Amino acid sequence: MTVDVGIIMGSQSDWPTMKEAALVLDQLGVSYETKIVSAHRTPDRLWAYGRAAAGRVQVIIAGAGGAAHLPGMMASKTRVPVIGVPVQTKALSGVDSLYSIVQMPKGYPVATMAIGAAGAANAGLLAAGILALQDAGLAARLDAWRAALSDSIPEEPKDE
Ligand code: RP5
Repeated sequence: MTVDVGIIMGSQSDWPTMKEAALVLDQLGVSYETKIVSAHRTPDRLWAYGRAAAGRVQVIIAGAGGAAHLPGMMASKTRVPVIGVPVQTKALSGVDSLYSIVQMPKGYPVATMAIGAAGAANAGLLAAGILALQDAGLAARLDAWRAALSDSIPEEPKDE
């Protein structure tokens, strides 16, 4: 099956975070799939996904927590752009995830987002922005999404 975006994550426990990327893609009408692909628990699945990715998905969003090797290993296996989402952990608040994802060696980039839900939502938006380079309809929907967010911000604060 061919889809625009592959959303992959290391564990079922990452889904509440990674769902934020899926929600954004739903709002923008971007097709995607969601898969659990663990660098440590299912390495063969990771390899198979990376081997087949080019031509099947255009962008990969990969989220993982702790020793978060999934985004980097996926970037090693495919030239498809990988956007990494550091999932917030209980032990170290996701700083471990961030450091595991962000410091890639030259040659195998991962576009690393912020820790947690905001990072996952931004991963969806970044994927949409990449796809919009070749899709005028999506570009218009993304512009409208951004304008609506701007319009929702009040000019003055008020007591809650
Ligand atoms: C990582 O370990 C996953 O990405 C997840 O964030 C973390 C914990 O996984 P579980 O023990 O909750 O399955 O591989």
